[in-house]
Amino acid sequence: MKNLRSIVSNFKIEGTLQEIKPLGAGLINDTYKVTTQEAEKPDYVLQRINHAIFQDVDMLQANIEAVTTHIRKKLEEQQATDIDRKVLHFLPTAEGKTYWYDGESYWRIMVFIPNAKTYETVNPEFSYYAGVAFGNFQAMLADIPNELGETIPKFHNMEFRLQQLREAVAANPAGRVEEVKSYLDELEKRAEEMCKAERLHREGKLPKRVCHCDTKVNNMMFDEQGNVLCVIDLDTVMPSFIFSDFGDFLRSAANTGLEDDSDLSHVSFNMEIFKAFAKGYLESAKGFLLPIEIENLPYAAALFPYMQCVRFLTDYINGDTYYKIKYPEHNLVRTKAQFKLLQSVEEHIPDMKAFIASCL
Ligand code: GN1
Ligand code: MG
Repeated sequence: MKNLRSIVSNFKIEGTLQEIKPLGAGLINDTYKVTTQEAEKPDYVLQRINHAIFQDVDMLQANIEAVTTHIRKKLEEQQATDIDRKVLHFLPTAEGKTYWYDGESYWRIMVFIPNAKTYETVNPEFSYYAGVAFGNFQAMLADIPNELGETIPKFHNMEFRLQQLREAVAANPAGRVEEVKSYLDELEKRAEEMCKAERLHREGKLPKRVCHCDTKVNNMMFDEQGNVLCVIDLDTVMPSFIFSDFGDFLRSAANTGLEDDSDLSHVSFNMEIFKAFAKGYLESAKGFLLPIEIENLPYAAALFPYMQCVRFLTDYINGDTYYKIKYPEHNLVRTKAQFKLLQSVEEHIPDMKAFIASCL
């Protein structure tokens, strides 16, 4: 770990570096916890930014700085307590940038939030708090003065994701298309309906807003009492449809199985989690949401398992070039699990509509 130590030395950390250990389970960046010797000094999180995916690191860090500065300002205005645990803080290098390029990789360091936890699964109560928190996150960013860039161009654009799938199928670089035919048919059957958001946007009916775009349940930090402290993993904060944040949370939190469950009987959509999250989200977001956004929240719940299914399948067909995998069939197993989740979501659409109507 000598190399990591020398990377840390480019940032102005407080205290004496003690150890550096891998942290978390992200599929994109490499993350480490940096511990300092002194109990009164903070610990840190070191990350190697996946530069193949985030090609414009200046834009990436500028977005994150704009967002964290704006949220900090809002919390100060609200006279919130414990602000350092409620918004991320990135350290500068000697040149005043919030990343360090070592000639090969880009690195950044943020202050570790003490006594906070992330969860891979949540109960309805936590899910309600998460709904309130993501609604607040969007509400706080509704008046951000900066124009944010798309750190991954067309990230949640369903038409684009389908185009990538179709290109992968046409090229068939890993010879895997034949075995996934039935999934391709199922995805194509739903393609037009799933591209509804892009159509509504072109027709001028659906706005883009600043969204988090990776609201997996494990991207939220809770304190010891279960209160939400803050939302982390801000790489994909960018203009998108509010469906991104609503849908992706449910894709992870309301799944009774794992994202990559190999036993499909575990996978289904948990309506109790949906209800709690939708209730919390609407409480904090309904002040700025348009009727067309609210009306389409059940569509959002289906869109994200669908989009993730398309993205995992594309990566499988391409020979696993994007997501980290643990075994050769991993992306196919993920595809199947997301498809099973989608089918379960589809069965619940009428109940979801009824529930949302009851919240208004
Ligand atoms: C990636 O970085 P991580 O693991 O939180 C991905 C998300 C996917 C998710 C699937 C930049 O998120 O879009 O939904 O994996 N992030 C990027 O688990 O592609
Ligand atoms: Mg993450």
